[in-house]
Amino acid sequence: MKATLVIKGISNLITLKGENRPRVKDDLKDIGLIKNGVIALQGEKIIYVGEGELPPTITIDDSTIVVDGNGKTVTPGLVDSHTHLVHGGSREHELAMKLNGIPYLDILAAGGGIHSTVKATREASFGELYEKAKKSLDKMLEYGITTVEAKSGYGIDDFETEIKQLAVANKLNERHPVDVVSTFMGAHAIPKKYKMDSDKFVEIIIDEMLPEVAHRGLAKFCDVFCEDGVFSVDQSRRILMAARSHGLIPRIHADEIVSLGGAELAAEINCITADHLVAASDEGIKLMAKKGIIANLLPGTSFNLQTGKFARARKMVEEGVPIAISTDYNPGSCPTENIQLIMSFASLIMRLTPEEVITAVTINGAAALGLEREIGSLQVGKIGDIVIFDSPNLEYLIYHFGINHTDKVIKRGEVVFSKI
Ligand code: IZC
Ligand code: ZN
Repeated sequence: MKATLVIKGISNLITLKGENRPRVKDDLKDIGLIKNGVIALQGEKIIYVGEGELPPTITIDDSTIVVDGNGKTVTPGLVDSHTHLVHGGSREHELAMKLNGIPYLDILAAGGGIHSTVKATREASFGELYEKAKKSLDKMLEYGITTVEAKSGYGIDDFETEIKQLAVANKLNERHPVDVVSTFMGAHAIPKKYKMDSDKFVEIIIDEMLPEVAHRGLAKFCDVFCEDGVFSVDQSRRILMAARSHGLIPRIHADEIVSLGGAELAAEINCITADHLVAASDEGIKLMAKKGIIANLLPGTSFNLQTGKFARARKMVEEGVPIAISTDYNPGSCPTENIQLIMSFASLIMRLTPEEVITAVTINGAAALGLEREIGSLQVGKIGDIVIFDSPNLEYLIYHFGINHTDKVIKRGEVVFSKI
């Protein structure tokens, strides 16, 4: 079999070898490390992963791209399974409020926060949104992200804007090397118009928006911001059950700020993930473990909100909850595309080991998007999404924080980023 791309002499090849399912407990640490590793691709697929030299069955010729992995750490392409990629404007004006101790939910209740991004997103053209999101996607790729989730949610009751955001995400998915998986999140804030009757807006989402999003095939997932002053547990349940009946997979912003019972709801209705979980209860964590609901942890947001509160990642791991880690890239509570920084936060602040962290952004991130059979580990038959880090080992990548360690990114067997 002829290889089209080979990376050889890899100092640390992290394969994440194992079953195509989210890893839990001690399996989170089992990263399938190969010293002096070699990996071969044919087209977009992985055809060999091993140690030392290629076997004689794998051949190379003048057209094969051969990359030297000496001194490098190689991992599966990183999966960012929670972002608000497509939006207009920015919210640096909230920084002063934040520094004055005004809480995120107070800014939102006063008509700022998400509402200010809704205004900017409504005013932006398709082309403007596309160019802005593309710029972010380019940056994400540089940090090693090869698959990203993108939510709508800045149109809310303006359905056309919701559709516009999803259409931008879908077009980026077609054109950009990074795969973009779309999530409909009309239930992101209560529109000012429905402040006194939020159930009316819930009805509109269920009766008008969800069927149309599903019919047009614009999204794979449906998400709800289940939070005090936003959508209640009961409203979230209604929206997510309706979403499932239309073939959209439910996921939820749960217990980010207030312990409302979002984790419990995620377990009750089998969401694929529950995200944030900073204030998740002991019972909620237990129920998630029992049902195998993935906890999508977003430490960059905790850092940015400056509340000093982070999700109880160690407890979740001990209880057997599968964990993923994502940037939550958004203009309000986590304006960064730098997933490597988020990985350092996950380790240094949430006390996850480097092994647990890399698992959370590869195979478990893939599972958080229902893509664990295609991506997330370096195994024969899987898609060749690979990052080469200019880092002598995994610990160094986490420890030397805040910078970009990426040397090369390979997407579907092609080198799509190379540090100059
Ligand atoms: O724009 O503030 N938490 N939604 C829920 C966000 C953060 C995004 C935003
Ligand atoms: Zn979010």
